[in-house]
Amino acid sequence: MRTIFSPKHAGHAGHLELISGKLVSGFEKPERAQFIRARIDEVGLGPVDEPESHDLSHACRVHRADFIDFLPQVWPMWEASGRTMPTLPFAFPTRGLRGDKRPEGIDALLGFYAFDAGASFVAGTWEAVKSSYDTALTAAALVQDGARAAFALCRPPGHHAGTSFMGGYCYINNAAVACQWFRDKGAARVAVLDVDYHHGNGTQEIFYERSDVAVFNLHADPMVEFPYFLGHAEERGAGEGEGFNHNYPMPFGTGWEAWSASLEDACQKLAAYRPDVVVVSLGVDTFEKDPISQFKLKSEHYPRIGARIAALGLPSLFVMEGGYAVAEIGVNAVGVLTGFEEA
Ligand code: Q9C
Ligand code: ZN
Repeated sequence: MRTIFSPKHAGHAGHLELISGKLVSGFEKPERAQFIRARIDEVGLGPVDEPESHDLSHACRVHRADFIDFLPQVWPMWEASGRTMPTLPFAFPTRGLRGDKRPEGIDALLGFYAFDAGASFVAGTWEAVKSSYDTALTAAALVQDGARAAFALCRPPGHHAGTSFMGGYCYINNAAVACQWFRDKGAARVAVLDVDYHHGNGTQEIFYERSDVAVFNLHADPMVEFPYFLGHAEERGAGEGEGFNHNYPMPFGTGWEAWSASLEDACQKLAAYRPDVVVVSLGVDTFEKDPISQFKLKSEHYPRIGARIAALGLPSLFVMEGGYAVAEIGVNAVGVLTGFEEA
């Protein structure tokens, strides 16, 4: 399997995160991608190539144009306002406030286009976000051109980013962009299988009223876990999309037996949907040693996830999302891919 990967991800470093009342350096750090990159060579997964640049029109197919226009302006506006420390939004247009009236000034706009404080910018963030987007599209093209599968080693991740907001370490929703790109290239139906520990709220929101992209999401129960405000089992889609969104919330402590039962149910429904291609939002923060998560999967389980996905017999695009046990993230993420290839 070919991997697409850009060294430009490394510029997104030294950004901040608010955890337990403290500002700390982000869990979503460059070492994550470097460990995965190293593991690809260690196991001989296949060639690794840099992405080709794509214009942002593909992003605007799933995101609002004013949001996509804003992202490259963040750092220049921040610097122009006399600041060079990492950005962090702090005021959000929640219930009772105006989410429809775009304010002026970088402090207001950071909150206007975010749902949490989890999408901090440093000088190199936009270039990394753009390279992550290019990575997803370049890998999607390999699948479109006939590859059985490809791996988009995206960083930063994307599945928490919605139509007009960033958050949860995510800026552009790489998997959603790829889904829409497959549709625009002629796929009749596309399925998303999101196995990240956290609910992919952005992906759900983007496709919620559509039947041409079905979304299957396995994750920790949002009653007790981030992103808290979306991802319940009763969210089944709306309008045209009614019945095409499937959530599998699971309790803290979930291990392979219960998790794989959800995967099996999702895969059976996904197969019945008969998509032309499946986009896997590949998070490995379900791992027992993940520092911010509460599931109990072991390294030996990740190849079995890949094997089950392979059994779908569909062209498959793997898009990297979360996973924060830095030392094991390469073994686990690449484990899914070798499990897929060996099945
Ligand atoms: N107590 C992804 O995995 N908050 N995003 C963590 C820990 C944010 C995760 C708080 C988690 C975002 C792509
Ligand atoms: Zn996650």
